[in-house]
Amino acid sequence: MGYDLVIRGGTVGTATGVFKADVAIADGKIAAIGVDLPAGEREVSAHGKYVLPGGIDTHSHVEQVSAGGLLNADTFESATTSAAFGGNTTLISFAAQHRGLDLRKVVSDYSVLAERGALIDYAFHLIVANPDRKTIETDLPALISEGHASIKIFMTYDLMKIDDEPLLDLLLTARRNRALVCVHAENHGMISWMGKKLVEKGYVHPKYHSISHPRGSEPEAFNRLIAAAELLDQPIMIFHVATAEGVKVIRDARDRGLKVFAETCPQYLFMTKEDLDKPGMEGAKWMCSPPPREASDQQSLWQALALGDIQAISSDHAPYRFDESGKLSAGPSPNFKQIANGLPGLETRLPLMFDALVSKGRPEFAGRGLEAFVQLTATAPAAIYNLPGKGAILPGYDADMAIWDPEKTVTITHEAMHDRTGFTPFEGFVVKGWPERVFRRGDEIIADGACKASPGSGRWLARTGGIAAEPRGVLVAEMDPERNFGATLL
Ligand code: DUC
Ligand code: ZN
Ligand code: ZN
Repeated sequence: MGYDLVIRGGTVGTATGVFKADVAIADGKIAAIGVDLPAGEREVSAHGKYVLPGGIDTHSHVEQVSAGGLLNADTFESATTSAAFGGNTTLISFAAQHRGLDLRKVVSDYSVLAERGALIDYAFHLIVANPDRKTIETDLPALISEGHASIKIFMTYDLMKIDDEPLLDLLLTARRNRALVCVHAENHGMISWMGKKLVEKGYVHPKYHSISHPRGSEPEAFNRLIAAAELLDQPIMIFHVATAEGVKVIRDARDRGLKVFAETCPQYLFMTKEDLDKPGMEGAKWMCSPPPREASDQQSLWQALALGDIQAISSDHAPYRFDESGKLSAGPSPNFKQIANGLPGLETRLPLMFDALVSKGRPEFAGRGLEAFVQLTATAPAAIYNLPGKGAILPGYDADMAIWDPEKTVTITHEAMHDRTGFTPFEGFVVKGWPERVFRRGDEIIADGACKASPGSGRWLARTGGIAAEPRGVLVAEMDPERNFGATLL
């Protein structure tokens, strides 16, 4: 068979090893990996470079309307362009149901937007904020069977939060239909109470956002969530872990054998609450939920990544401009409760992680930083969210790859970014290592500093829940008919 393309002489990185090899591509798939492969119709040199799987960013908010009615700044075209420049070839964003909305209509609306604009491959998590009978008993089972095999819920935010009882309904539906449940887990009461008290007393500056999310709000919600998931024997994914106490809850649950997956994001690895303490409103650019914490939390998160307690890194890209369309929508001097939460990050996630893991060689990874980089940003996300053919350089897999120049040093600036946020919280960070060329299903989509893919050329990826979403089959006494006087509840 003739090859369409051979990427020659690079160092190939996988989650389990690093080796010099040529990679041949035919019909958008990886056809062969080896030394001195026959010539392809097209040849690309990767000498002195790394050839790595395209990144998979599994948590990004795109063209999403917030519960408060604020449309975020990116379209599928701008977000996926930015993601591609940052070395990504797949993204999972959200179809966000708000109170009173019909979930099927929501999914169909987001699908239209993505089909029109996305230029890398994509899937959706289904945000459920209106857990009525139709959503839970009819729409979710149908949508999951059609290929949307993950649900996202919030335990906080006034207009989004799911209380304990509907949480159980959702976990049960997910179990019966084999979908993973992803959760923004923070204790709503503590955050709401603290926010009111701080504002009442005049503590309104953006830095108080971090104080208003007491660190105990994270482990409390994790524990409650995990108890509910254990009751129903349902796998869960805890989004954007930020505290050492949260890590400990996850570690303990996993030690007990529960299927609790977790991710964190660069903002929790590279920022602290001090980043919000800037003159005037400037700190609003660093406002996200949960907030960045302390240097000691960063240390715990790195350790959790190295030990496998946290399995993936996402961006939680949530682009709100620093103007009246976004962060300052309530006026030029809002109190922190009136400021949209979220940061851009699709384009910076991989370079920041490459710099830390590969170029600087974080000690927790004991010389295996490149393998860890691939695992945390591509291979594990593909496995957890069941994206067959994605996330690794293997024969038969989609030819989704990026060629990284490990010597290229870049100072991150917002002018160089391709999203529409207009700022980056990583402004001025100097990183070594950059994705120079990006291939999506064999097509070169980033080359010579330009994007070559057309909007709409990204494909929707239908997914089943896969292994991650399979229940363990271990029932607590209350759910086990042999120990609960014969009640069948699952
Ligand atoms: N927090 C969220 O819960 N979602 C989007 C961004 C953020 O900061
Ligand atoms: Zn969240
Ligand atoms: Zn989010």
